[in-house]
Amino acid sequence: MMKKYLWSFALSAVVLAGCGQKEPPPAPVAAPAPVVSAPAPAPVPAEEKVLNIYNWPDYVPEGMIAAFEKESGIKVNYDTFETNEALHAKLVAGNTGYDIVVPGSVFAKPQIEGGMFQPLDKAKIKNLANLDAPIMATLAKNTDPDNKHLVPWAWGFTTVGINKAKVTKALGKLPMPENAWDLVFKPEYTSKLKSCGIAYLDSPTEIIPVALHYIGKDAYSNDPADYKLAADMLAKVRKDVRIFSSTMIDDIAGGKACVAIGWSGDINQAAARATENKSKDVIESLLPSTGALIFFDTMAITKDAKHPNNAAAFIDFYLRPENAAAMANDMGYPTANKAAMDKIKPEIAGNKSIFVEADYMAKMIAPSSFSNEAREAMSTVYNGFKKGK
Ligand code: SPD
Repeated sequence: MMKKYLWSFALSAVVLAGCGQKEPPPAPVAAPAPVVSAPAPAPVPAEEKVLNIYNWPDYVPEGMIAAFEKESGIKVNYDTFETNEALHAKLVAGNTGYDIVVPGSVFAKPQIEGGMFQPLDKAKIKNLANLDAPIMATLAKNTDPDNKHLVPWAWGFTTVGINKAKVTKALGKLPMPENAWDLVFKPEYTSKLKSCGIAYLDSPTEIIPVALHYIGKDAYSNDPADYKLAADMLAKVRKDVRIFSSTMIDDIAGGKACVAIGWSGDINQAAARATENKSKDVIESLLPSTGALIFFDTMAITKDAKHPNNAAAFIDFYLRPENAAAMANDMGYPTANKAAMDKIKPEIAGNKSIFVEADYMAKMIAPSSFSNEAREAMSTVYNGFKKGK
C-alpha cells in the first residue's frame, strides 16, 4: 500500500522543491470599511439546468458527461480548446459563457491573481476530501493559496513521443540518444527524423520551456535573454520540423509524424489507438534522461459563471473515485484523486509513463508560472521561430 502512493509523495516533493523560491509579500492591512446601509439583496433567480464546460480535447472518458446529464438532469455543453493561450485569450476577453474551464496551473496562477475565477463553494463539493493531500498542499503553496479556486482534473508531463519502428529506421546506424530531447532538438537526429515527420506542440508556453530545459536554463525563466538562447538552439532545427499542432494523437497514430513533443497521456492514447487498430506500430511516451516537464490541469469556475451550482455539482461528480479512475484508465493521465487509486486498472497503475516511478520523479521539472511580459516575449520568439525556415 505504501509503495503504491510513493509517486504522489515524490510528485509533491519535486513540485515543492521546484517552486519554493519566493516568499509571498506581507498582506496589506485593510483600511476599515466605511459604514453604509446596504441595499436589500436582489432575489437570486433559480439556476437553469445547463452547464457550459471548456476543457482540453481527449480528456473525458466516453459516457461520463452523459452519465452526469442523466443523473442530474443538467444539460452539458462541452467545448474544447487546444492550448493554454487559447483559453487565456477567452478569459481575458471576458464573458466566456463557460462555467467550468480547465487551465494548466502555469496559467491558472495569473488567472486567479487577475480575478478570473470565483472561489469554490466547498460545502457543495464534499468529494474534495478524495483528493491527495500532499498534491493539494503543493498546489496551495505554489498556485492557489488555501486551494480556494482550483480542483485538479489530471496531471501529466510534457515529453517526447515516438513511433519506435519508424524512428529506428530513420536513424539508421545512429543509435537512440540517451537523452530523448535530442530527438527533437539536436540537428544530428532531427536531420534524419525529418524524413518520417517531426511534430512540435503549437504553443509558445509549451515549446520555449522545454527548449530552455534542453539548453540547461530554468524551464520557467522569465528572462527574455534566455528566450534568445532558446531561439538560437531552435533555429538550428527549424527546417526539420514538419508539423506544428496540438493533436499529437492524430499526428503519431495517424502516421503524419514519427516523433513529437507532446503530453504523456495523449501519447499513451496514440499508443492505445495503434493497438486497437491492430497496427504493428509501437508508440512510446519516453522518459528523457534529464527529466520531463510536469503539468497540472485544473478545473475552475469562471467569475461570471451563470451556473455555479451546476458547476459545483459536476466537480463533485467528477471527484467520485470511480469517475477519476475512469479518466486515468481511459485517457492515460494520472489522477490526483487518492480515493480513486484502488480503482485504477493494474496495467495503468503499473505503466511507468503514467504513474512514474519515484526515482524518475526526482528528475521531473516542476511547474511554475510566467509574468504577462514574459509570455509576450515568449510568443514573439516562438512566432519568429515558426516563420524562420
Ligand atoms: N488531451 C488532454 C491534453 C491536456 C494537456 N494539457 C497540457 C497542459 C500542459 N502545459
